[in-house]
Amino acid sequence: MTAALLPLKDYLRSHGQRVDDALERFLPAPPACPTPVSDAMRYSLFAGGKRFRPLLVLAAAEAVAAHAALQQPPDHAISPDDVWRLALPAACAIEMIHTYSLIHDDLPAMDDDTLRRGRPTLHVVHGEGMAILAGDGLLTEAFALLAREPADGRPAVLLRRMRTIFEIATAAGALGMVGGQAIDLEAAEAAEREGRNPDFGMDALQRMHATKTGALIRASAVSGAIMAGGTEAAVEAIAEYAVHLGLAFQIVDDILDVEGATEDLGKTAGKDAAAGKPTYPALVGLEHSRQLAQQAFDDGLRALERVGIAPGRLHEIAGWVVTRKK
Ligand code: GRG
Repeated sequence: MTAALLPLKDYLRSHGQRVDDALERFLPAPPACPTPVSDAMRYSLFAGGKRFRPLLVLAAAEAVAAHAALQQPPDHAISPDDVWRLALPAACAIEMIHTYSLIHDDLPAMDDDTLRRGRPTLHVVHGEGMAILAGDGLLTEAFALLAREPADGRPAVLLRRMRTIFEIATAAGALGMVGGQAIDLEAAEAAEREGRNPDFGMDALQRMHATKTGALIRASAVSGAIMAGGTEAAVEAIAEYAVHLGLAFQIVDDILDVEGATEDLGKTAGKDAAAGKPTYPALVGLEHSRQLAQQAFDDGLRALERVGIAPGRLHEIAGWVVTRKK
């Protein structure tokens, strides 16, 4: 695939476009899908997200395929087209799940936000009921997609699909994102009742983020690695890389909440601080937060080095995560 030679910005644009095209194809549409829920799902899904998680799925799949190619005779190597065919459904499913989580997070019963991805939030435009249904629709459609695509009946591919479904379901559910969101919700309610929760130290903060945002980021990279047929050692190394990447992503998100501008972020800046939420800058200050993000970046790359996965795009993506402005 010539994409390996592209500058990162072009790689992100071309891969992002292919993800968008595939989402168009995979998303249920009228007349089979009722127009109101179809419109609501599309409003949020095509609102201009960064597509970070699907790009991570694809980059991890490419890195693992390149790693495997070094260890196998050339006629056994997986082709770039195969990497796409195998990993694209997981990339799209994860973006659907991520979008559902943002829709539900913005609801009045949770974060009660009115701006997301640079637009009024879904419930503001389509109403709360339809926003709940659009989130539910995206979440369940994601698993329907994972169960049917890639339509490849080979036992090895079926097994990879089952593993991928397990990884993504675990990351999205009560042991992952839902659990993390529950911790966050409790902390916000406690903060409102009695000021900032004094027991919310670094360990609790890390646990909340590892589940709330880290788990789906980890599952993104792991899904790509599994679907591309990575060895156990490669999948484990990719998982370790992604845990560090997820941490860096969250720390930077917290920093941007303090330093970023609402117009750049496409969501309300300064909300966490205003709500007295536990964040990295609140706990350790901005400078130390930046150091922790850099440390996570370095640790992530070391995990890849240990098993000889060429960092390539995964290195660039980690760099993008720690330097991003939105
Ligand atoms: C409702 C079960 C449930 C979970 C919600 C992800 C989440 C849990 C809440 C979002 C709150 C938040 C802003 C967390 C910080 C990290 C994060 C997920 C940022 C948004 O992800 P980006 O920056 O967004 O990848 P885009 O719009 O670019 O896709």
